Amino acid sequence: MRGCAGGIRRRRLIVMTSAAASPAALLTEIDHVAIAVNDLEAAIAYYADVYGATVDHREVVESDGVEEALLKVAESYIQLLTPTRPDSPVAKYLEKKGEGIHHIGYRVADCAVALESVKAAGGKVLDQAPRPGSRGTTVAFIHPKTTFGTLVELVQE
Ligand code: CMX
Ligand code: CO
Repeated sequence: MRGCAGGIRRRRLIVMTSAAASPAALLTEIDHVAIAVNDLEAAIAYYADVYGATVDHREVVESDGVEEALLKVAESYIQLLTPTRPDSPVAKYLEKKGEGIHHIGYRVADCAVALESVKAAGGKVLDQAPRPGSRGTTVAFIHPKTTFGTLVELVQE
C-alpha cells in the first residue's frame, strides 16, 4: 500500500507546544459560574422547574453583601447571587449591566500559590491575600480588566 496517493505528499504536522515554559496547571476545575439576579427565589424556581436543578447550599455572605444559592451541576455549581445591601458589588453590577454572568470561580489546589502566580504575571488582584469565601472555601478575586473582561474568583475548597 502506498503512503501517498495521486502525487500529493502527506505532510507531517509538527505541533509546537510551550510546555517547558508553562507554569503548572493552576486551575483544576470550574468551581462555579455566578449569575447576578434581582429575585433569588424566582431564579431558584426557574432552575428547579425548567432544569430540575436543586439548591445544594444557601448562604448570606455579609462581607461581600450577597445572598447566594448554589445549585450543583456534576462537580460544579451555578451560584445565583443577589445583593443584600445597596453598596454590594452585585448591586452595582445589576444597576450597570443588568442580570447575567457576574464571575467564574475556578477551583485551585492552593489559593495563595495561584494568587502569587497571578500577581507575578502582572494581574490586578482585588484581594492581596486569600480570604474566606462561602461554604468554608478560601478565595481571591482578580479584576476583570486584566482577565479579558471576566471577573475571576480563585476557589480553594
Ligand atoms: N464582570 C466584568 N466586568 C465588570 C464586572 C464584572 N463582574 N464588574 C465590573 N466590571 C467592569 C465595569 O463594567 C467597569 O468597566 P468600564 O470601566 O469599562 O465601564 C469596570 O469593571 C469597573 O471597575 P472598577 O471601577 O474598578 O470596579 P467596580 O466598582 O465596578 O467593581 C469589581 C467591580 C470587580 C472591582 C467588584 O465587583 C469587586 O471587587 N468584586 C469582587 C468581590 C465580589 O464580586 N463579591 C461578590 C461575589 C462573592 C462570591 O462569589 O462569593
Ligand atoms: Co463566587
